[in-house]
Amino acid sequence: MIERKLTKEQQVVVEVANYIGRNYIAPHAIEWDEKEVYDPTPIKAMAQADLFGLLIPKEYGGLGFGSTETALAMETLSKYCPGVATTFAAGCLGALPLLIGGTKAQKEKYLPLIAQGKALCAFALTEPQAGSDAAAIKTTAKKDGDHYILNGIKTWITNGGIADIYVIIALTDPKKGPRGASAFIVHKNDPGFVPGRKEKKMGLRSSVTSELILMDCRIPKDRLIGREGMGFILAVKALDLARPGVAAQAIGLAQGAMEVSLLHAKRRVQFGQPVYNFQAVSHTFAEMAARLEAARSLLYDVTRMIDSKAKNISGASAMVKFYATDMAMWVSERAVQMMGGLGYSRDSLAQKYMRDAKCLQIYEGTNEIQKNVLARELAKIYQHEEAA
Ligand code: COS
Repeated sequence: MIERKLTKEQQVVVEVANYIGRNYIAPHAIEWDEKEVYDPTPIKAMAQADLFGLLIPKEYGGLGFGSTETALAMETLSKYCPGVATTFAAGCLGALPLLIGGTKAQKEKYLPLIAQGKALCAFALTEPQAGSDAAAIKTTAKKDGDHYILNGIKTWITNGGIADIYVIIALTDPKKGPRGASAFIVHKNDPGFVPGRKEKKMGLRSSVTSELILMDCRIPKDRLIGREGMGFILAVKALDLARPGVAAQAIGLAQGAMEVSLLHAKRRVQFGQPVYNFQAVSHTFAEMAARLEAARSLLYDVTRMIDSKAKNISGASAMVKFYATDMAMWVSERAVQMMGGLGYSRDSLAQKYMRDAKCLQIYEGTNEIQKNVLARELAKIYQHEEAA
């Protein structure tokens, strides 16, 4: 509705994601959700279409695009199924610590595989006692000659058990708290590494979320990303870059929810006319469209800021994450209401969007944490203004 100019390449990204969505996702979205199954078919299609290469620099076999193109792909895929898009998004998040802090040798080894979709990634920070309080992690990594030995449990890990490469945040110096955390690459077949219990989720049910168990998991020392002590910073920097992707998912989700319920409202006849003719209904759609486009404009301002290498993106990234995901929760709940009983039926996409939206307000940092991050940035800015 709001016209936004896309480059030729960006148009291709959207067309490809729409093609995959229409042909590989839409026909199965309800079934995968109902049966709670992960089907790799659309992920393979994304790999073939080079979508996993969007963020990877050309020198490592990727397309060398940025945050904007990645968000366009996530937004478009999410319209068809936010769960499938989550598998893709978590794969991108898992690649970020390597992109930000990996050594040349690590980048040469892993990034081409990631770009070709031959190695799906996962990012493992959360633990049973460390969710919002990410600095409270307990997983340890002890140096042992040319190896590190990892011990601990990670929870709520998207792509847990289906990913090939895991970025694990663990304490190399537990006394130092977050400054003693380091990031490691663990392969799915490493000894002492096993996926644990699969979470039974309310939404995003076509994506896998599981525990990861590390029991004396021995890995070569060159799997340390960057230096010891950099793990927490790498994790928060990766999250800063990834959170606009959650906003993109929210926007695609809200677009899908609005479309499905609006088409219904125009078809559904009550009291002798389409229910869309009643202002209580049509005004709801006007409100949905306005909130959706406002969030979309904010998102692509933030991704442009990231692509132009802005120094501090934490506040902007947190802002768009909570704004867009709260919008998606509101839009998808209204979409169910606009469809009445048909929206509430598990045969309808509307209720699925609503259940999926709830998770977006929680994962990659709850919206309450996002407000902490933004409020902290605001306090810094206004302290500076006062001083001036
Ligand atoms: N970029 C760079 N550095 C950052 C940073 C960022 N975005 N956020 C924090 N840091 C630095 C701080 O500057 C501080 O460094 P020093 O020790 O040198 O002072 C260090 O990291 C610790 O930061 P802080 O004291 O703010 O840590 P908190 O324990 O308060 O945690 C965060 C703050 C933002 C990490 C936490 O609130 C958070 O994001 N929680 C959610 C975690 C999450 O998203 N989990 C989902 C996992 S993936 S699904």
